[in-house]
Amino acid sequence: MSRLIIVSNRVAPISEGGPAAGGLAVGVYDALKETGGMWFGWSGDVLSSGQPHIKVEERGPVTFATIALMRRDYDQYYRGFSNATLWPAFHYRADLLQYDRHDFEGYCRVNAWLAQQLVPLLREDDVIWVHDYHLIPFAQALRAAGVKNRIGFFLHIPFPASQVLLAVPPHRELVEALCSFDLLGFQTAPDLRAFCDYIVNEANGTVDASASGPLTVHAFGRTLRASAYPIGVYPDEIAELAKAGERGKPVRTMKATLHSRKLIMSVDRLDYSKGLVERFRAFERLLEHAAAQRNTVSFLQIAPPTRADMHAYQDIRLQLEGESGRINGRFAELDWTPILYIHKQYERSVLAALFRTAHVGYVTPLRDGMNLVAKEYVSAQDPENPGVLVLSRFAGAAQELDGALIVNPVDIDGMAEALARALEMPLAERQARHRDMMVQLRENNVSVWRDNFMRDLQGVNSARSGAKSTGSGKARAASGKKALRETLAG
Ligand code: ADQ
Repeated sequence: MSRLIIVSNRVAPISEGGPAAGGLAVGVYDALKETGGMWFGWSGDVLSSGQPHIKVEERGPVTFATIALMRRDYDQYYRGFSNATLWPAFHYRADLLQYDRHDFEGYCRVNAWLAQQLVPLLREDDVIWVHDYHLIPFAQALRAAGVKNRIGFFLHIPFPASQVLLAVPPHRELVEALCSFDLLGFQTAPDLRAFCDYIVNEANGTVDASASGPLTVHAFGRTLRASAYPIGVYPDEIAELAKAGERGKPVRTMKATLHSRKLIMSVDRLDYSKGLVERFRAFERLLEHAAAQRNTVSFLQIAPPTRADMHAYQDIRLQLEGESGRINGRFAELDWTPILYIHKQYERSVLAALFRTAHVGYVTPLRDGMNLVAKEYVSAQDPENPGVLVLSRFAGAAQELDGALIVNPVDIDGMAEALARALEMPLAERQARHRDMMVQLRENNVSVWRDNFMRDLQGVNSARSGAKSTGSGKARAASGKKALRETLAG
């Protein structure tokens, strides 16, 4: 069996079950343990002087190879182009997008440098799976170094509509770089369609849906495959964790604080894409319009700060602290604080147990590739007495979880109505919705996600076969438009 090489910006510090072990880390680490292989990426350390060196650690069949970044590389590659340009643009926040040509150069330079660090560690039949927007040029850099292995890429965040992507000045270079991979994976069909739309209408490429399996894309002189692979969770393991934690201290403390009030709960990284301000305001609207709800419901928002050295993240934090203070000041009583806003990371088991306690899972990002919290919340429920998921239509998870109450996260009144409906929903309806969603979550758990991607990556013709596109550009564009129309219709 080929070795699997995982490349991601950060290599998860694997303490299985610990706070960092989300769906991606667990799913990927499982795959590595099965096939044997290596996880390569940034260690999270930033050096002001000296020279970074690869640190290699073996844990059973898995090798962890990590390396620090120099301060300038961190600023340009990570804070700059990845998180001040790509992250806002790919989350449809062109208003927050900042672009600096030097940062883009730094982004490409760091990708090339990381690729050079990896090359000596590679074997001929390794299969390489690269993750996320920090590493779009990674395959191009490996190809330039002569690597001919199969290389796949999975994008964890949305792929934006062409008109939004065009706002990123080097959009063409980015999509051309993506076309150096052999297989591209997106979270949802709309993301895949957005990518195909760019290929056909902006890059004069073609998309062929005639073969079974992933679409075949011809662009920039290369042929590659692309498909949607929605990431999942392990629903039954989460359910067990949640059940086991039911009588634990965190849940007992929470219940004592609630005094038999109902609980609405959200968990997010503190990020402007997560729609937190709108969410707080919709909870306020619920209290405003449904006076009977006051003092009968509390809202717990857990949101540990991330990327705290960036202005946009400092701004959202200040804004939310202002909103929660204002809303609590307006409605709180001596024995009731409407919003509990907590900045801490929690163990997965604690989160799962708290999810089970919550009557409503309130997951309303403005844009989200998937949103695993939505899937974790559903998984953690007691099937006999489940809570209700209120979910943004702009989370990738909304493509699958149609047992949720689907909301538009900018429609404050609509979200307040959905909250009221969720709090009042009869038991039989809650059970039926939960049952349907659990079927979906089990069918598409994180092993299915990983196995489908790996099967398709093993199946592609790698760069070894020197796959090139054929036919005239014009003819290809015409047939590509037709195939794309069919894909869109499907
Ligand atoms: P994120 O933007 O980080 O991930 P999400 O999918 O919700 O968003 O994953 C967050 C993970 O971190 C979840 O497993 C959650 O339980 C955990 N987590 C969040 N807050 C926590 C806290 N306070 N304590 C402990 N754990 C916490 C990106 C994309 C998503 C995509 C994932 C996976 O932005 O759209 O779903 O990758 O592909």
